[in-house]
Amino acid sequence: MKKKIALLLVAAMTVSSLVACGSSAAEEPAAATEEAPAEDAAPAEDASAEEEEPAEDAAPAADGEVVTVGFAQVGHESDWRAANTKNYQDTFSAENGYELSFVDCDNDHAVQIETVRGFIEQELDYICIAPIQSAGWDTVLQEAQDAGIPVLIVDRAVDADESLYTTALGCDMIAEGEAAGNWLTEYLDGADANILVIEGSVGASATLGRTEGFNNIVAKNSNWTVLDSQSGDFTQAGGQEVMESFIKTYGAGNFNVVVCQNDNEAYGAMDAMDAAGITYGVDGDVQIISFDATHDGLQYTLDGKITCNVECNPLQAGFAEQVIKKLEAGEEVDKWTLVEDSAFVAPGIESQYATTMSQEVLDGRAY
Ligand code: GZL
Ligand code: ZN
Repeated sequence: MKKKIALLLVAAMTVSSLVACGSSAAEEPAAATEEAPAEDAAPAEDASAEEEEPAEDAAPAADGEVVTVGFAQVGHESDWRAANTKNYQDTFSAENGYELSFVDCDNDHAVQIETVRGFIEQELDYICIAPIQSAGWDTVLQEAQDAGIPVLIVDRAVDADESLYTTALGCDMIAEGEAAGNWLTEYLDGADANILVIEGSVGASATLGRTEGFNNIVAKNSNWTVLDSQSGDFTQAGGQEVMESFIKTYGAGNFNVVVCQNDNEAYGAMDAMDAAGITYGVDGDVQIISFDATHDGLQYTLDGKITCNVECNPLQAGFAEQVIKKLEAGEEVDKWTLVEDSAFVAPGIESQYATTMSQEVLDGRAY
């Protein structure tokens, strides 16, 4: 009965919370799939619970009930995020036996914390969190644990004791940063580098990891200088703004590498360099390294505008579903699931660290 009342609450809260955060509409909540036995019949005021027909497309989960999943998503800041969101909505669909409460937390940590509290109050079966920032999670994770709701930390990481969540999954951001640095070492082959870095959102593990990883390799190259490193918040506007200020401060001709911690920032940086008449790409004065390897990012790599693009696979919902299916079946789950990444370079460049782009590689991409 708890679940049935919860489902009705979820239906009410889902609409309200979606409106609150301006998220894309979730599926109509699937109705409870079992007729409650007579002695369990819901009290008169909940008559609707008895009248609702099971949604014909809501295949029951293992125990015949719809599995309710809350997903507190970072926001809608990038093409990567849009692909990640669609992947969760496609995976945790009514026809797959789920009721997904999706909330776009609009890059606001406080909203994300309150969203998770809302999921706890709704007594959802599972909570997925893609943490906007790594810090500040202990209290609400403890509340979810006290409520007996398994929490999956997805995409990014939290700075909290791993006993406070059931499992985590995502990419190795430090490895991604090191991959960018290793490729640059190979590409420059001893030449000097004056580097500008457009970081991702402040406090995000993707930012912290990529910065740490890249700096691990900078430390090995005494003739490399990181002139500056500022946050473009993983957006195109942010990338353009930071690049414009870098150009003003350092001047054309005084930097030869720009590292953008995601593709959308790279698009903004390209706009700023175009406006300043600075050439970039395999035939330009500045080499751009980007992250995400989204479709458009790899098109620019194929075109030789972005020289190196380090992948970060957004199609991660399948890993989350595997964990939930195991938990539904009462099985043990791993504490950490690594989502594999790779890297790509512009045509004409051979690298031990990256795949050389071609139209065939681009056509074969899933996002
Ligand atoms: C990385 C992910 C980052 C992407 C950005 O796993 O968290 O957030 O690199 C996105 O595009 O905004
Ligand atoms: Zn990644």
